Amino acid sequence: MTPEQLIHALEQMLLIRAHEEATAALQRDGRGPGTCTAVGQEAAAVGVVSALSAEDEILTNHRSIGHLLARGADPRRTMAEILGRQDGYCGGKSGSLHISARELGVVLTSTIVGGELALVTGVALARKMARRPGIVACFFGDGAACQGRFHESVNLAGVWDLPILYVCENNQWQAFVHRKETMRIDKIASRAAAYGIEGATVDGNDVAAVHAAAREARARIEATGAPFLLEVVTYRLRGHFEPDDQAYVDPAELDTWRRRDPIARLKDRLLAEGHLTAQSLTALEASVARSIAAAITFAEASPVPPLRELKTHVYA
Ligand SMILES: Cc1ncc(C[n+]2csc(CCOP(=O)(O)OP(=O)(O)O)c2C)c(N)n1
Repeated sequence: MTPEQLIHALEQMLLIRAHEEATAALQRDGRGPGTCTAVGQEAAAVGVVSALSAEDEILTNHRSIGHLLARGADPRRTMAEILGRQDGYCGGKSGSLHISARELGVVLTSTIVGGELALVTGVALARKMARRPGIVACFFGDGAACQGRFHESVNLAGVWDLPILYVCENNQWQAFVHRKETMRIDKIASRAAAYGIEGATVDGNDVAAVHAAAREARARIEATGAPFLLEVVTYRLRGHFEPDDQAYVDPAELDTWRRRDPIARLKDRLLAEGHLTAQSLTALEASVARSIAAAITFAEASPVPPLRELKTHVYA
């Protein structure tokens, strides 16, 4: 990534972090619902999404705000959606857990763990049959990678040569269960070999490394036509959802990963290389804080959906 791209990545990561922390604070104040945040995973979202093309599509899971904002979502509309307001991306009816934004190519957020893995094969098959260019990125967690539908999805995509970038955000936690309790392997990407496809593991707290790995993976999908399994190793710094006191988390492990915070790392790098000054960083942080404050004001002023909306956009 060029210095300009890195500064843009930092801005997006700061925006995602501020958005997540704002929704956690709104929940504490009784002004918003509980959300599943992805604090600590910002480099994974920004690194991968910045490597996609405009025609690519995204399917994601319950920690989707980073993916949406990295794709250019308007924070006022994501905030409104989380608060259940009419101006949200889904008219206030999805909340944080089911957001889709077709105009951004974000097909769906699945709250059924691994639901996106089951659906991405169909989305990619439709693309392939219609000969539409581009790929589909599918974000899921290490917990989802232990489910049966992971096997079915990756196996079928491999057999049918579907253009899917499987992105496993290995954040070490599966709700309140540590990853080490549910798998014997260290590298989830090693499972790619079992399906006859390519895979790679990358440091998910280094946005430039994630971006490079995702670009390479996307290029491999275009060159071979086959899917690719990219494992992005990171850490969920907040609880599973809000509120969660993380009493079950080993404080030493949490501390180790706090010291690998992807935002602090990127700031340090940009300052050390002279691409940012302390002053320009402060200005960037202030501008992000203003965007989030404006998003909250906008969302809280937006009306809740009218009663007649209850039966629209549902199947039955
Ligand atoms: C099929 C299903 N089982 C259980 C749950 C409850 N649940 C929600 S998130 C979660 C943990 C998922 O872990 P992982 O896939 O690693 O994603 P992460 O939460 O770490 O981002 C669980 C068990 C669910 N939503 N869906």
